[in-house]
Amino acid sequence: MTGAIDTRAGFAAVIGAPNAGKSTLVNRLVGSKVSIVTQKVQTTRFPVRGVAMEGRSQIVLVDTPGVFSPRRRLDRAMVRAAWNGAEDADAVVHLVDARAEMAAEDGEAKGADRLAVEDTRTVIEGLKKAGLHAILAVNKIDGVKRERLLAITKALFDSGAYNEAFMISATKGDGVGHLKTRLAALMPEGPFLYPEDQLADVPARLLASELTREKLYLRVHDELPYAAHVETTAYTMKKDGSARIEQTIFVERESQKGIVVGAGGQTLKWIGQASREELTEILGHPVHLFLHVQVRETWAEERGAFEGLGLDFDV
Ligand SMILES: Nc1nc2c(ncn2[C@@H]2O[C@H](COP(=O)(O)OP(=O)(O)OP(=O)(O)O)[C@@H](O)[C@H]2O)c(=O)[nH]1
Ligand SMILES: [Mg+2]
Repeated sequence: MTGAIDTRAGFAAVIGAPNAGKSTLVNRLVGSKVSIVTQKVQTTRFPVRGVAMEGRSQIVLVDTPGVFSPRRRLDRAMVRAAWNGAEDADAVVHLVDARAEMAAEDGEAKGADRLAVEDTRTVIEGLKKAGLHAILAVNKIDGVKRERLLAITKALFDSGAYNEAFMISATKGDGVGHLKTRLAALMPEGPFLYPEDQLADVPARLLASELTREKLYLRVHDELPYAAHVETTAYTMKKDGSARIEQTIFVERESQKGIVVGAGGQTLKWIGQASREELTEILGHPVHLFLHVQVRETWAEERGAFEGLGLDFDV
C-alpha cells in the first residue's frame, strides 16, 4: 500500500432536549463513563468529548448541553455551546425521548414531558435553519410498544430534518450498536485524532468537579433546583501516587447550604464519599477529597465560572 489511508476519524455531536439521554448514550458508545448522568434536566453544562473506536474508525462523540428556551445567562451559554458542537461536527445525532413524545400524543404530557416535546420542536427548527441533516435517534424505547414507536418515529422523521432514523435504548443498549456502525461509516477518512486507548478529553480537575456535581444532584435533586456549581480549587499528586483534591460547592442561598451539608454533615459526607470512590476508580489511584460549601448568590453571573467550563460568558 502506498500511502493509502485506511482509517477514519471525526466528530459526532449528540444534541437534544434536556434529559433525552444524551450523556447516557455517549457513555455507552464510548464504553466508559465520560459524562455525568442524573434524572435532573440540564445536567450537562458544557460539551464533553468521549472517544469511541469501531474497527478502523474513531468517533469523537460530543455530548452537548440540552437545547431549551434559555432564560438565564448560563442557559444561553449552554444552548449556544450545544449548537456550536452540532455545527462543527461530521455527523449530528438528534436524540429524542420516546416516552415524552408518547405522552404528548396521548394528550398526557405534563411538566417535564411537555417541555421536552417543545424543546424537541425547537431543535428540529434549529436543524432546518442551520441546514443540518441529522440522524434521528428515538431513545428510551425500553417498555414502549413497537407500533407506538414506529408511529412516533415516522411523525418526527416527516419533519424533514433528518436523513435516517434509529430506535434505541441508551440504558439497555438496544440499537446502539447499529447507530455506532453507521456513525463510524460517516466519519471522514483520515488519521486518528486521539490515541486509540484514550476514552475522554476532559481535564482531570474538571472531571473531578463534574463527578461531585453528579453525586450532589443524585442526593439532593428535589431540594436544589439547578443552583449549584462545583469548582476544584486544588489538585496535587502526592509522592505515594495518590491525589489530594479540594473542591468548593457553590450554592445561591444560605438555606441551600444547609441542605447540602445536611444534619450533622451527613449529606456532604455521603457526596464526598461517593465522588471519591468513583474518582478513584476512573483515575486508577487513591484520592483524598476535601469538600467545602460556600454561598455565593451571584456564581451564575460570574465570568470565572463560565471560563472554567469553557463556556462563552458574553452570549
Ligand atoms: N428508561 C430509559 N431511561 C433512560 C434511557 N437513556 C437515559 N435514560 C435516563 O434519562 C435520564 C437523563 O439521562 P441523561 O443521560 O443525563 O440525559 P441528558 O440528555 O444528558 O440530559 P442533560 O444533560 O440534562 O441535557 C437519566 O435518569 C437516565 O438514566 C433509556 O434508554 N431508557
Ligand atoms: Mg447530559
